[in-house]
Amino acid sequence: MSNDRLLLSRRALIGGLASTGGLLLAGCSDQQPPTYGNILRMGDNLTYNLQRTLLSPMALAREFDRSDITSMPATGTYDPAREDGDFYDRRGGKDYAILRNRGFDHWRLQIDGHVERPGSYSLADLKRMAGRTQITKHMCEEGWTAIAEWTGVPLRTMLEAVGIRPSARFVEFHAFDQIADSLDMIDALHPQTILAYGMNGRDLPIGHGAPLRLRVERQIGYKSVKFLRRIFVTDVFRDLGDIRSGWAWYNGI
Ligand SMILES: Nc1nc2c(c(=O)[nH]1)N[C@H]1C(S)=C(S)[C@@H](COP(=O)(O)O)O[C@H]1N2
Ligand SMILES: [Mo]
Repeated sequence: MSNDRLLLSRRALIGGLASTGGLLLAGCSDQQPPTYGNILRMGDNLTYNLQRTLLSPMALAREFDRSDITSMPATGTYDPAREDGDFYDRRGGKDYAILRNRGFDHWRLQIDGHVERPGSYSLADLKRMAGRTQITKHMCEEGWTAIAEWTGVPLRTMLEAVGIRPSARFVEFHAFDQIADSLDMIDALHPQTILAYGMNGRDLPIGHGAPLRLRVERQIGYKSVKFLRRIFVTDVFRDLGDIRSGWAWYNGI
């Protein structure tokens, strides 16, 4: 690399770090996940602030070799169309059944909120974008782990395509069941945070979130929302369920 290019890339790096630092400080001041007056919940904010301060924002989770891949159970919702599922959503379940019966040809991922170019993307659109494949360890809050290979579009690439506005603070993920969750911009822009359409070299199976799921490799299993239908970029924190139901919004591993 010539000196000029080195200087340029170092500047770009410093610019990148400075803006991440801004996000970091913003995260520490007014935008904290709510504690609902529960003293134990204060631990969530402690963990969040500590991890955000101590860990490099872009540090990668460990990646494995193909030979490390294990079997993986499909847990939580394994088919959003099933009325007896724990997180069954009537409207989402019906929509999902129709889309699945047509091989997800008519499925679209909607992206809107604080973005310049809201839009919707087909699976073919996503597969045309520059992708990433990673072999990572999934850790479920119930105590089991599994290693699998995931292929998809980095969320960062997607957010660059739609152009996030400076007001953007959180990215929400909405599914065909009742599950929804959100990430701050540090995890949203992390290189291993991907919208996965492939698992172990094949299309994502229904049980694991077809046609598209989130992979968040530095947080616990429930943050990797399956069966995505909509991504919504916001300027405010909303509790979409995990805190209300007793789980931490930020659960770093
Ligand atoms: N939409 C949706 N996403 C979800 C869940 C769910 O029930 N519904 N379960 C979560 C939990 S607790 C885990 S451990 C993983 C499980 O992913 P898997 O079914 O591919 O093993 O998905 C997460 N994402
Ligand atoms: Mo889980």
